[in-house]
Amino acid sequence: MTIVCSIAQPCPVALFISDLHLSELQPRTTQAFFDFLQQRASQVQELYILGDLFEYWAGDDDLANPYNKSVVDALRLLNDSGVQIFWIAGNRDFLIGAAFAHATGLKLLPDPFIASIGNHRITLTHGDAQCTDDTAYMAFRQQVRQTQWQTTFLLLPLSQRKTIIAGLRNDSRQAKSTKSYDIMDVNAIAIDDLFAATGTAIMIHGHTHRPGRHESVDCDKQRVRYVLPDWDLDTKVSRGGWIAIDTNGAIKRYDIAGHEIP
Ligand code: LP5
Ligand code: MN
Repeated sequence: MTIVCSIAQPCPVALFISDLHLSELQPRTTQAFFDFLQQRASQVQELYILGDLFEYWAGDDDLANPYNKSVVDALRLLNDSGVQIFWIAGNRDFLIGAAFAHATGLKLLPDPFIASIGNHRITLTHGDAQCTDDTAYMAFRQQVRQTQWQTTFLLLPLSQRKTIIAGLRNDSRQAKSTKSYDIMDVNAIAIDDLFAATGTAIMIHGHTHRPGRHESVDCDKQRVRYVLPDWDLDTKVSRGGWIAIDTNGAIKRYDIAGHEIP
């Protein structure tokens, strides 16, 4: 499918996605991702993946796994066609490292990262670090993001790491069932602080699975925060989507069918 651009519908130049949680248990979501790469991302200059592309990532020594290889190959094909791919880690796939970057050709970015696209300076982040009301998660995050902790974990056999991660996923599901909806959203002060620290007026993040566009004003400066949706085409209510910036600098949200969200 070739996207036809016009004055009324300018071409997209950059696309943003996050929270696909890809795994072989999600065949339809995986196919939707491959279709997105082939039909949408192939038409732009830059693709930004803002975390949790994978359900989990146990370490780059899992690159040979046939499912992981199919995702890597699809990203490599896109990269080889001339599309630059940028990556910010999520709370599920922060163990992605240099070997994955090398295999796919994508560029690992720090979180947060300020992207310059057209006339925009945009803060990009996964969004989990701003969920500061979720103190149990913050403590967990602080621990597992330590280099020493990760080095020790990565020395364990791959199968043992996967067993530990399965346990953590269960713990996480259980913990979330006891937390309030509000606690698991980003904290307004953490967002204000990030806007102030980066000096930007636009932010894009994922993680919360609460797609939206939020405007705020600080000392006469208008700020806009875009939240990406998660993807799931393997359950009854299919969902997903992306954000695009076009040649005019317009920032638009799209659902999984490619319809613009007003
Ligand atoms: O991921 P999701 O959407 O279910 O929930 C997140 C937070 N949970 C997590 C945990 C991950 O899901 C587990 C998988 C990680 C795989 C990566 C490899 C890691 C291996 C270690 C590498 C060094 O991120 C969840 C938030 C939710 O988002 C909303 O923001 O609430 O937070 C939690 O559930 C954390 C719990 O509240 C507290 C932790 C319980 C586990 C305790 C085990 C202690 C192990 C010590 C490890 C150092
Ligand atoms: Mn996340």
